[in-house]
Amino acid sequence: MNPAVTARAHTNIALVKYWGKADTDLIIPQTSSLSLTLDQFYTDTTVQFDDHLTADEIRVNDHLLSATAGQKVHKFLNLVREQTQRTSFARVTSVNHVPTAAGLASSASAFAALAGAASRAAGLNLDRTALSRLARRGSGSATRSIFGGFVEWQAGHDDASSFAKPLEEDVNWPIAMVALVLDAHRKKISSRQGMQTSVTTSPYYSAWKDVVAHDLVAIKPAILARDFITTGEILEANAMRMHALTLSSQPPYSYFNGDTLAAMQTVQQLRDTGIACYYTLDAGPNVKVFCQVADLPVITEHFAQQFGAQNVIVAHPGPGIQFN
Ligand code: 2P0
Repeated sequence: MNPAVTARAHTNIALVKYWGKADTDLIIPQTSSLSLTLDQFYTDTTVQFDDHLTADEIRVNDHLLSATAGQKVHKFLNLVREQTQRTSFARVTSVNHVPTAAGLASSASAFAALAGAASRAAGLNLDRTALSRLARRGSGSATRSIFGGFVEWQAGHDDASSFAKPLEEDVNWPIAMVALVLDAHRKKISSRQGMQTSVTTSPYYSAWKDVVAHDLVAIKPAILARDFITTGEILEANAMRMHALTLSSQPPYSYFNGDTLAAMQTVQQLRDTGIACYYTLDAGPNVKVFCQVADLPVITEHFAQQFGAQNVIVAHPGPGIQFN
């Protein structure tokens, strides 16, 4: 009997964003990126290969996926089967621990956990660099979720050279990321589709590559020096410049809604009153606010009044992949 293996991986929020692929099949990005792994949002995935199965059996949050819905996972398992000359199908059980109203990215934690559980269940004992490369084949942001704390995904130029490595795994810095759940619905334009449209149609795409190169050079020493303001200024500007690619694509699109703009305004107002905090957001309307732990009571109170306490979730730096 093949063993069942369980892995837990946490999601991450990019401070310097990944937005565009150089190779859409291998998921090689156009640029490097840098993220913070978060403790509050994670996926637990168990994988077992079973010779008696006639197809992969994939359950997410207790729901059996159809062949179509499970296609990405099935394709990912094929990669693992290729690496091990294994032919049997697998039973996959995945639970996303993303607080109540979802709306927060789970592909990063999902494919990182799947990479860990599937590779070990197939008998591979990959180191974390190899796991990061494997997770990348499922979803770009999953490349970074193998590691905890501040993580850089080095773009590389092929399958062997494109993987993440930690800048600082155990983050001994009292910072937090406040996630505001402003809309829990699935986004209309997937990241995969959106970033490809930006690469091929935004006239600002080459400028974006320069922005990322500059921001990565600037943010790493700021993080290591615990320079909160410089770190915050870079991550906020980087997020807005990424979103400028959506507005400047053809056809143009945006992930913002009215509440997104209202939350950004609140962050600005808080700063005007002397509370340092900065916003970032991904391919959806939900704003995340980077702040210092000492300011959490004031900041969370403000947002709880504006959007409801149940829509304000405080996250801290989280760990890398774990096995049971
Ligand atoms: C990031 N995002 O760096 C960026 C910023 C969203 C905005 O990575 O096509 O789900 O699977 O590689 O990783 C979301 O895109 O896209 C993402 P694929 P992914 O976190």
